[in-house]
Amino acid sequence: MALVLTEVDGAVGTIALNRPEKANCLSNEFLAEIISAFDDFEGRRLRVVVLRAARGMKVWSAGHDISDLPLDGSDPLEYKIPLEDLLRRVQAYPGPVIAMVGAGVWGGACDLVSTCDIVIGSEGATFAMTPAKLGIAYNPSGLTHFLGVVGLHKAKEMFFTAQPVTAQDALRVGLLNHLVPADELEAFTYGMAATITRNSPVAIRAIKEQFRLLTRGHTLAAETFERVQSLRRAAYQGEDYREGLHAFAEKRPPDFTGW
Ligand code: YXS
Repeated sequence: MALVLTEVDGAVGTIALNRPEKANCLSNEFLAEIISAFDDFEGRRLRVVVLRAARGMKVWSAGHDISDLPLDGSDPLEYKIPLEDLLRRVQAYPGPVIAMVGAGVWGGACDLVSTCDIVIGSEGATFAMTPAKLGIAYNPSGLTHFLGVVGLHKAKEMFFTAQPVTAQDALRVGLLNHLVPADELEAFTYGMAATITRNSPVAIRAIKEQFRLLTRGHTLAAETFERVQSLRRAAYQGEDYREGLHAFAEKRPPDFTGW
């Protein structure tokens, strides 16, 4: 069964995540197929991309496939992992990427949705940032995404609690552009996509890239970068991270002992 389902209607392309048996969690193979879909759509000059879960999915995406996370002491969220490649691919796509969300979004998938240009949800949409559940200290580019979308206090609450944010709360803090009834979600999303296709793709491409450049976060002094890397390395090479992954695999709550 194809992990990624694609549809094209005029200048609008749709990428649907289709891994129901694993709650749409994003394996490296799955991520590579999503990136390929973006490459294909860019080659076809599709002006808007809608990113969604396949119809009938109980979960939009359960985030990164935990079984693909390394336990060899390497950084689980380094620059060149497929998830980070996909986040950059979304930002580099020359037209708007609209996330259409009607169910739960977890971990790296929540970063993916927050990286999209516009997010439209229905009541079932929830958003959880879960690295702390696994002992992962996340990474500066991911934290920058959230600071730019929801602000510092909400971003801290999301990362510290790892609890889902409701659709209403997501709308209030700016993670959702629109919250619409489930039976109107598709019509609303594709109506906005159609509106965008009637505007200049050259202007939109330039505006999107300027937004990316203007919101890339701060330049880091060498000492700051080294401290960031030291903090993150202590986490992903520490016992909490191992405990987090083993607890998930054994379907039990983690017992973190680090400090
Ligand atoms: O036991 P089987 O083989 O049926 O498989 C189950 C789950 O183990 C599997 N599954 C996953 N496998 C790998 N990685 C995942 N992230 C993952 N999530 C789920 O899919 C099968 C169905 O899951 P199940 O039975 O739990 O479904 P459910 O409907 O009862 O619950 C759906 C969820 C999403 C509430 C639940 O699956 C869940 O809490 N999943 C983990 C969500 C999460 O913590 N994701 C973060 C992944 S790590 C990540 O994204 C970044 C690295 S970070 O953490 O830094 O953000």
